[in-house]
Amino acid sequence: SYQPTPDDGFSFGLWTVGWTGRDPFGDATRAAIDPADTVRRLADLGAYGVSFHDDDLIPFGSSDTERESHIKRFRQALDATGMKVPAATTNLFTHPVFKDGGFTNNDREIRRFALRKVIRNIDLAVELGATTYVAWGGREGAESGAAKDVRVALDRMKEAFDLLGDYVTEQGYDLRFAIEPKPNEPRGDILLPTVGHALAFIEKLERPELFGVNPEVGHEQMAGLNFPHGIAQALWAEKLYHIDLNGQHGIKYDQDLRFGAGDVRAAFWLVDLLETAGYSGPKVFDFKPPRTEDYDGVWESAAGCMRNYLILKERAASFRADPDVQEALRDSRLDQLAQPTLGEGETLAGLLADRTAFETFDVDSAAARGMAFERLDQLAMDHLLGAR
Ligand code: GLT
Ligand code: MN
Ligand code: MN
Ligand code: MN
Repeated sequence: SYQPTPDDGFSFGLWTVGWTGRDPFGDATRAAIDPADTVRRLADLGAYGVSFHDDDLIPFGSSDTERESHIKRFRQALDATGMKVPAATTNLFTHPVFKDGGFTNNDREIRRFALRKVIRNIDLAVELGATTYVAWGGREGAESGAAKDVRVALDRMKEAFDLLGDYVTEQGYDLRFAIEPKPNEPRGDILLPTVGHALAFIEKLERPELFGVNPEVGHEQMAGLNFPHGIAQALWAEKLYHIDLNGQHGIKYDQDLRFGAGDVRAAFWLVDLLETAGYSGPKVFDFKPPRTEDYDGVWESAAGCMRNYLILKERAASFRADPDVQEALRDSRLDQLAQPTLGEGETLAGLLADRTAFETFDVDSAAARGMAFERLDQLAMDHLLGAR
């Protein structure tokens, strides 16, 4: 059946089902819910865990005693349900002080405040058992050219992440960071806009081993990119530390639909990839139940995220197990792709000496060989649509 259990490892951000529906054009359509209730409802639905921003749990500006009581209520709900906190993050985007960002704000005092806010929540995240810390720099960016010196801003971004790497190392925390790319929204252009930009940035950090990526389905699709390809490269780089699952219809505003809505073919290939690659990091649904929904619709939407993942997991497994598919994969020469281009023990000199590789190579007959990808893809469609 498609009933999730904690073994499936599904998590939700508190801010997802907790989104009250406020958008740039309209007010909230739902009342706020208590994070402790969210924990209980998600546990009932079969989730494994929750993640949170500091401000989701502890409203910005709370006193120390208020802070403690919010944490206590949350912890009690976790203990009562067995729900885990695989990951946490910092809100560096809602309060007006962050209107020009946190780590790359032009205002030095605000950058220092941002770092302190992150460090304070890292301590809490570790106390609650998190081993991944997400960093989405939604306000790190610009709307106009001279407003941000991007090369200098990247120096400040590096400085911030290097300090955070020092902090968790000095504290002896078992915590790694997952940088979440997004091309735009809420800023006109956001720094580290895609998985590729983030992967390249990480290699410039002082402790790159502590940093990976947190790609979100819709964010790459907003940039017109192939999400499963981005995930494959992150896996190849051993940098897929976290993933935000949701749905998006192509290049438009960030829709944050429930997982499986939007580009269902990309969702199929994504689940196929995560499952065959043995991805074991947090699988977090980062969606927004549409503001048309009341709370019945919110929980329906949350359950749908998990159900769609499990349906696609079953469809992908049936695709991989089908003997016709295995034959089609061979016809498409996927087995050859897995073979090194040089023979075993062969060197560059061997390739250069091999007259069959060039001088006598029959280019025309090689060019005439079909790749048989259409049959392979139709088999995938058949499995995805339940026709096989
Ligand atoms: C915000 C954003 C998400 C990020 C969250 C983590 S907050 O909702 O749109 O994509 O993952 O900061
Ligand atoms: Mn996200
Ligand atoms: Mn999004
Ligand atoms: Mn989002």
